[in-house]
Amino acid sequence: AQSKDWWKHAVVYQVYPRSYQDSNGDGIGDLPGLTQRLPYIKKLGADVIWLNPIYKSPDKDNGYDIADYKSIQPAYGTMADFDELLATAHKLGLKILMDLVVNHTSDQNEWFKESRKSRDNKYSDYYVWRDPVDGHEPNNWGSYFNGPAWTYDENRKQYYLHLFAPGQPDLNWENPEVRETVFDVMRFWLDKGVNGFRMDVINLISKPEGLPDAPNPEHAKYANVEPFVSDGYRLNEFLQEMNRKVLSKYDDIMTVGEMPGSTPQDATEYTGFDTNELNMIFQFQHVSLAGNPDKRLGKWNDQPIPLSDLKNALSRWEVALNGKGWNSLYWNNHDQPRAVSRFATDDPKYRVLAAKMLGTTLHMMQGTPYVYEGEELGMTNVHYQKLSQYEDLESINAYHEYVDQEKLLPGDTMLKYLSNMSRDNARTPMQWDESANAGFSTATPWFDLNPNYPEINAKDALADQHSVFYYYQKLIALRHKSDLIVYGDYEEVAADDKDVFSYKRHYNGQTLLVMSNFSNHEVNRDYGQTKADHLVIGNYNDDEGETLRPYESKVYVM
Ligand code: TEU
Ligand code: CA
Repeated sequence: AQSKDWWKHAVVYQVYPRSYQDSNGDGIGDLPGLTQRLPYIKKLGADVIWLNPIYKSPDKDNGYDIADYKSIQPAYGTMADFDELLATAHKLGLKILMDLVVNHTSDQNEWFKESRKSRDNKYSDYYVWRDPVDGHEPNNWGSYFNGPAWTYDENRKQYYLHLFAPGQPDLNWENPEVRETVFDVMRFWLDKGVNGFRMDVINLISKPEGLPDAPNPEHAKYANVEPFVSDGYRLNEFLQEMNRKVLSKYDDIMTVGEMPGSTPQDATEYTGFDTNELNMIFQFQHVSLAGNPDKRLGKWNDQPIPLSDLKNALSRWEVALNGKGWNSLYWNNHDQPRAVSRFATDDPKYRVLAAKMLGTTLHMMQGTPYVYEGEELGMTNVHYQKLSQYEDLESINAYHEYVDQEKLLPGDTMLKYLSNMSRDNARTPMQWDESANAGFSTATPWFDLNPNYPEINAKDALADQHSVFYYYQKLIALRHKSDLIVYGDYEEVAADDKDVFSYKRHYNGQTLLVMSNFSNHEVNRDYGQTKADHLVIGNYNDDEGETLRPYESKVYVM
């Protein structure tokens, strides 16, 4: 067995399977393709792979609408392919986390098909059904994907709740049978040897009693439910029951809960060392910043992010959980735009420096780092120009509602917002080499590649000792051998500095000093580092002491 807190020393690599590697020439990434690429992930130094959902699904939300929890999406392969993937990963010393999506299912799930048939069958109360109120939805809740969070069903003459798309009906966690069914699904995968779960929007599963109207200060057509529904009154109870009945029965597993809207205080409960809930959570503060709050429409904006806001968001979580819980550390995932474009620059002059600077800034913090496929190459946003280029329902729905239906802003403005924020930026196929389709597939890919794959791909990175890949490999290797990086506390340095993000970590009498220049101009900063101190890692090939060149990042042990 591993040390009890092995997951504090680990680095997780996130794979979006449909965009990683196609092995059978249908243009869709699949499990045999991923299995072929495991040595690449191992070479990077990651310990764990988080797989986005690979279960049978109608793909209304790219797999986040599950029709059968104990199956594999045929396009990705068979259960035998999964068993091969898992066995190969374990042979290489890699662990696999599955994506547990149990706030909702697909409307094609057998449970929902039964539930909508009548009000008195085994599945009738597996979902959240309510009678119409004055002939319309039972309350004012809006969906994350625009429109109401309720859809009327002719069979039952009732509305059902869906915080996301109508094809994603919310499970009724108040029903103990629903909880037991979820626990059974978890045991199925854990018994196969899966090493844990990423839990999709797990802080939304406990809804407010009586499902009352949500506050709607923006006077939107439907209320934004996240502040009102997230971190509900029974969430700790449900997570403790899950831990008691399932998680605690398995050695060496790891859990991370996706918690949009959670606060650091909430997180000390969810990730506390003695609360027996989860190991860590994905919080959203640093990925919800958008400068001027009234120049945005929900998440949609094209504002630069003030460094002071970014530093405050990250430092707040580092300080709050130190000694009380555990952070995940991420810049990217399948829902977020590419970090180098969003938080720094993808200008070819600085892109590699900036990608390495972001890597340093995040990987030297306290918490478990997550590397999203392609981040280790410094992959960038696509800079979409036309609505027809988008595939993601979140982006397309938002455009039609805000521009066509509610006429809240002109189409060209919304296209700029989409280009900056769309999840599609993260879902273009992995860029393996400069050959046709970037080596991702021999067929036309399910989704267009980022046109810059001839300049940004794994083959070139592996041939260049100064690539982002080898820099990330060094960052990961540093963490694996340093208790200072893993366990050190966190103290921000010069929080009001507009250009430089600096912080210190302290452990057993040693101090780590991390300095990252987020600007494209040279600055000088003396925080007591001297040449005598040991430069642990830096993204320039030499060290000019107090001088920080454009996007320069460096780490000293003092
Ligand atoms: O995401 C939940 C979530 O909060 C995202 O919708 C995010 O807030 C939004 O995209 C803005 O960043 C999870 C999954 O990661 C996402 O892919 C799914 O679409 C969603 O849940 C529903 O399952
Ligand atoms: Ca395929």
